[in-house]
Amino acid sequence: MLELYQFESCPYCRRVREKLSELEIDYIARNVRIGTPKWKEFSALNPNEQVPFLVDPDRGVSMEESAEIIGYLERVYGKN
Ligand SMILES: N[C@@H](CCC(=O)N[C@@H](CS)C(=O)NCC(=O)O)C(=O)O
Repeated sequence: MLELYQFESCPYCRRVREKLSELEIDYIARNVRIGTPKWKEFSALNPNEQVPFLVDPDRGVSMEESAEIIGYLERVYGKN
């Protein structure tokens, strides 16, 4: 299942969440907040320390940048 590292008030994360909803994709929200121990764990996964960050374990893909993530979701999981 897709995993989205994010936090709720992040506007870029919101765009990705909305796309996931629009495409009816189930996903795991990995809620991380800047400056917390969990954020430090996250930075090991994404040294750029930026959310949203999408992990697609089935395809061995991980990426940041909301526009890229949205494009990926449309390409790979879009309905047409
Ligand atoms: N261009 C990026 C911007 C993402 C961004 O600025 N995310 C902020 C949260 S809203 C962030 O991760 N900040 C982490 C930091 O500054 O350490 C995108 O579109 O995804």
